Amino acid sequence: MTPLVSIIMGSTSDLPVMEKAARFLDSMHIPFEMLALSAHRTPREVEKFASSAKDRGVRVIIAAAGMAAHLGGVIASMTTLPVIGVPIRSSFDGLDALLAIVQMPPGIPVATVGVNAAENAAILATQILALSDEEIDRRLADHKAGLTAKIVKANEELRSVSFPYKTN
Ligand code: RP5
Repeated sequence: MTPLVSIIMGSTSDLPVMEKAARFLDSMHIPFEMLALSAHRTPREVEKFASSAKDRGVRVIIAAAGMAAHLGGVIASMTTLPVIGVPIRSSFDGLDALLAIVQMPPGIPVATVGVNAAENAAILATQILALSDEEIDRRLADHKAGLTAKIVKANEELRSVSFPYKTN
């Protein structure tokens, strides 16, 4: 299978968070690859990856990193593929990584999700792929319907919670 999504992480210590992205892509039947690459520790490998990803068939890149998180931005500087950044909570509650990823200079955007929000990154990647793939779009629609059903059920459960002044 040719991977359509690359999940890149700065370190395998990011894996427990990024597994959520992998699980979501699996559930959507989307082939993906997972690689550890670091803007600071393996800059040459990052360049090789970023400059060849599109030719290998990759369509969206998810880049996760913590601390001074330059991985997504550096990759985005070397490819026209959309890059989704996931700030990892490793210091300062992830605020350092969030700002490093989201505050890109004009011209090199990285679509940034919340701190540790690996599943949202995978959903966004899936939405990008769904623009040109009806089957993926149908699976996404099913997923969204499931989210709605969850809230409907939550409201049913809340109906049985009683307080003297609760009116519904
Ligand atoms: C970043 O530094 C990684 O993405 C990770 O979140 C953080 C710590 O990395 P390790 O020291 O655990 O390899 O590059």
